[in-house]
Amino acid sequence: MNPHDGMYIDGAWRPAVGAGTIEVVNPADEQVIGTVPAGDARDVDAAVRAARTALPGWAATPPAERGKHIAALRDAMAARQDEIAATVTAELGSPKGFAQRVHTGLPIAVAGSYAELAASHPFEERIGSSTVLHEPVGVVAAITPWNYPLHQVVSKVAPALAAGCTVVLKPAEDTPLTAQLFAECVDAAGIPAGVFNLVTGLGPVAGQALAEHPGVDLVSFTGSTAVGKRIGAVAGGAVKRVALELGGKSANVILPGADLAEAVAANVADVCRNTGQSCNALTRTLVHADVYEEAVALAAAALADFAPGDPTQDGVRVGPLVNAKQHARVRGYIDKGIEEGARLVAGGATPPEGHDKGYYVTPTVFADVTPEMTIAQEEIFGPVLSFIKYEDEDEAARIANGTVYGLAAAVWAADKDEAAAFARRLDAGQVEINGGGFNILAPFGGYKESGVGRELGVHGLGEYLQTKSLQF
Ligand code: TXE
Repeated sequence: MNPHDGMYIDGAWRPAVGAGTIEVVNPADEQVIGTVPAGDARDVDAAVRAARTALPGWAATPPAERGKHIAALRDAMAARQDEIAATVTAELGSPKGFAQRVHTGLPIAVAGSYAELAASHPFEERIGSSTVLHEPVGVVAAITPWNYPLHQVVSKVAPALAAGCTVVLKPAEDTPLTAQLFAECVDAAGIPAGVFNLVTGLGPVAGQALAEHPGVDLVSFTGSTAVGKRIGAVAGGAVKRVALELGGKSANVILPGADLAEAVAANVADVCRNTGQSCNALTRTLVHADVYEEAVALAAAALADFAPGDPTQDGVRVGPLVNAKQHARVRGYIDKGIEEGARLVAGGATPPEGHDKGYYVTPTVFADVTPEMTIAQEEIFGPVLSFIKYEDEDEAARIANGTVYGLAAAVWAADKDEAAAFARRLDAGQVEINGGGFNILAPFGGYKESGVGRELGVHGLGEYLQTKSLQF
């Protein structure tokens, strides 16, 4: 399962200068499934140089032509979708249906959207007597996490290429094999040498060298808030552009009059999605005191459909967590919830039966959670749902907004207008109204410590552009 033991730099796979390797582990059985090179600052430097050299040619390529290359990249990914999905299952532990539908289906669609946007976007506009040009920012450092191994990559690389930027990607240590397959697709799509480069390696070594490299014009990072703050400080100090997509503690607010059964069922499915490893997971459920116990009971019952299992088997909806560190972290938060006085309604920190090997955790529901508890404030990144009671809408809004994060939220009400009116009171970058789905053209990103900038659609494209006005 190891396509390459080198880096994809300047249109070819070449041996790493850095001597170390990273083992890739299947979280379902803890077996090593491959190794990739751990690049260091010298590998990063070679990749940035290749991206700089390729920049003038790619920036001057007509946008419609760039769009054709991105369409070819989409087609290359689509042709190998099954293989990529199997790789995501092997290195992340994603259930195979989800790997097909979301982990690969979504980024293929996102690449398609940027193929079209590149061709249709007005890169030049008139404002009064001026012509305003929207030009590529330059060389982009893309540093991505493991939770959506292909989607996080495509959400940065596709808009960057559409804008006319060149890219160096440093993917997460846990999921580099998917990134290697992506690089193969770039190659198969005939995208010119140096426009996209891949350096695998450790965050504090290769990631940091990339974020600090003077040849990089923009750092686009998705990951933890702690590392994001550090990258923001480095980029700010060097007056580089930065885009940060960080953690979340998103609230699901169920207003009186909403369809309780539908709202709770959707919430349980959401928090189990990707085994709870989604930055926009709705991990805090806010319910009116009058229907609180009913909602908690509905959630506990709904969990029966989300027993963890082998992600390669049909019908399994929850796989293992990605690695031992996340496993210890999620179980630690469950213990913390109990210690701080929350009521454990379902699940718990003991591994599910029949899973002595693998980083499995049982989806868990807590009731009697108060807004200041650790499990109501910090991102757990596992399938753990906390029910919080409110007495009136002002209190619900205060609790929903009462964390350092502001990535996403959901509101359920008797009708969409009422839910949308409440959504305007929330500090969150995107709010689902009565179960509204994911729109790949709508901006995605956070308020407050959830980040800076937006991904997807035309707003995502804008992150990779800078403006020049010609005054006549
Ligand atoms: O993230 P890291 P981790 C959150 C989630 C999770 C926690 C820790 O709460 O439990 O973060 O996950 C690279 N300079 N999210 O440890 O370390 C690293 O190699 C430059 C939320 O996996 O932030 C990887 O490529 N780069 C989230 C990427 O940063 C560095 C997704 C993310 O790793 C670096 C993932 C450094 N000094 C975790 N240190 C989301 N927003 O979706 C690490 N990296």
